[in-house]
Amino acid sequence: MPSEPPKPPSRAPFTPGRDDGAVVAERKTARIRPPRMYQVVLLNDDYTPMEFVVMVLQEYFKRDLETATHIMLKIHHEGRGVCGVYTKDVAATKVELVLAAARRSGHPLQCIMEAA
Ligand code: TYC
Repeated sequence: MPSEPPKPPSRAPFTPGRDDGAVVAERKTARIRPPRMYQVVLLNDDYTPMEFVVMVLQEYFKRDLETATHIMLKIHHEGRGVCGVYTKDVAATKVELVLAAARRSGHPLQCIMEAA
């Protein structure tokens, strides 16, 4: 005699207000949100050499020579320019590194971060 396929475990029919043993997972935590981003901005001044700013953009913001020169000239003409957009910790570290390099070289270059 052929054996019957196994039956799923039986459960009492659903009755509103009665515990039928069903388990419902509730989501308690919020969905993951993308991190807040911060732009690192260089400010113009009258003393920092253009070549130094271009070097900073290449070295710390990984820009190629053409892009770095373009951003530097924008800062020179408009007073400020965005070097890159990063998470908070990365942006803060870049600001520190740029300021340290500028001070080491005796330049007054200013670098700030702001919420993007
Ligand atoms: N204005 C500077 C000069 O004429 C060049 C400069 C560009 C300085 C960008 C700072 O963030 C800066 N030498």
